[in-house]
Amino acid sequence: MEDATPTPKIHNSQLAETESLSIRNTKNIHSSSIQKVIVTGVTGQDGSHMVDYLLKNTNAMVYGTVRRLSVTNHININHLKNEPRFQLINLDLTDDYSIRDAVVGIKPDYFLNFAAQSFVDGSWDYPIQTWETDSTAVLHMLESIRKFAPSCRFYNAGSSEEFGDVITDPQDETHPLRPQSPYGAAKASARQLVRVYRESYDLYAVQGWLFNHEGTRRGKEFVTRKISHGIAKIKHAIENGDEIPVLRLGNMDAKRDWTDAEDFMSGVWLMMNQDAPKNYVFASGKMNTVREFIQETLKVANIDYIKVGKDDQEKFVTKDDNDLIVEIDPKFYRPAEVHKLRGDCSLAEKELGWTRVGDFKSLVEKMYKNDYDLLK
Ligand code: NDP
Ligand code: GDR
Repeated sequence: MEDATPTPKIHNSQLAETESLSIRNTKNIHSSSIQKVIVTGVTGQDGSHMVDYLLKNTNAMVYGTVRRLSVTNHININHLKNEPRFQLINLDLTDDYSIRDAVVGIKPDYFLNFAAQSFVDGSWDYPIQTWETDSTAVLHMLESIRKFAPSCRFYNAGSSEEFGDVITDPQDETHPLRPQSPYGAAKASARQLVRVYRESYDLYAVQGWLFNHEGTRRGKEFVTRKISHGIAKIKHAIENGDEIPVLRLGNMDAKRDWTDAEDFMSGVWLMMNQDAPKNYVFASGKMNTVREFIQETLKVANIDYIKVGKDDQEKFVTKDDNDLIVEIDPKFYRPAEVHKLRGDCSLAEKELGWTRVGDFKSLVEKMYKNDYDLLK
């Protein structure tokens, strides 16, 4: 059965955009001692950063997984077109055969799962799909690894959303799982599956708790990128004398622990290369409100503003002309909110020697400047 399973192939439509990414070298790689790493979700923020990290810091052959979409979205991996140690393979989280084919065909040394329905708000709109992609798919990965590549080390992307309705501040590895959304519940369930497989079959299987991490590759529906992109558009409109595109947001009181996504990749890789598998929290240990993210971005953009109104009526207007720039739109409120999250990453610092470079201000500046330049 194992031999009959073909190496997963890249879909032709994807080859059209990334012609240099073929599978022709796979045989040589199998017979060599080069390590093979499958990274899922490489079109997204973390998967693409992880590939960059591995190509820079290891000699591994990296297989990035993509799913078929009507319109390709390779913006985060286009820079890897001519990279000989990177190949794309097909894998859809909702197709267990595609997961099995990847494991059987590649026989990876590491399987890093970053693919998911990652938008918390969307998990109320698509709870079943969220469960299938964020929990059931993880079970299929564990089963395939157990059966066909038991020495493969497995990482699943866990989340601070698993802590949800928090009872201590900050949260460390001992905090109970109290998810507040279908997304958080699916990730918490995946965590239990990872633990069960680790303990039952002696697999090196872990799931970090990563707190919010952001950057220039962040999707525009997440609040930080929505703000950096929205305020960059406002800045251009002000400079050009155009009508101001008002930025509309939900709960500005929500507090999050935001880190630069690139800083987390070394932490994940350290976690994957210990003597024994263990789960860690990765965070900045600092917490800011959504409102503070807006204010810091306006500061970087050099837009003078006045904040007026309260609660649902809270607004930001320009100081000079009283033009509306930011307001609340209740449609962005969630059925249940996680009001605050702050991680305690001292265990990862102590045991893994993990450190981070960026901070809140440098993150805001980097994201705003990137969006301002992109819109030029
Ligand atoms: P993104 O939304 O940027 O990326 C998600 C990736 O998953 C994309 O490549 C997406 O592909 C892929 N994907 C979604 N559905 C499927 C499917 N059915 N089959 C195959 N691939 C699929 O997320 P992030 O990079 O921000 O997050 C990475 C992981 O880390 C996720 O699991 C997320 O839940 C988790 N996480 C993220 C945190 C953060 O702050 N960023 C914090 C804690 C956890 P496509 O482009 O085709 O949609
Ligand atoms: P989150 O990120 O839910 O923490 O999940 P998101 O940026 O979507 O929301 C953060 C907070 O901002 C509030 N908010 C808004 N959010 C969005 N998206 N849009 C708005 O207009 C808006 N206004 C206010 C939200 O209510 C929330 O409190 C992210 C994802 O990357 C998950 O995959 C990951 O697991 C967690 O971080 C940790």
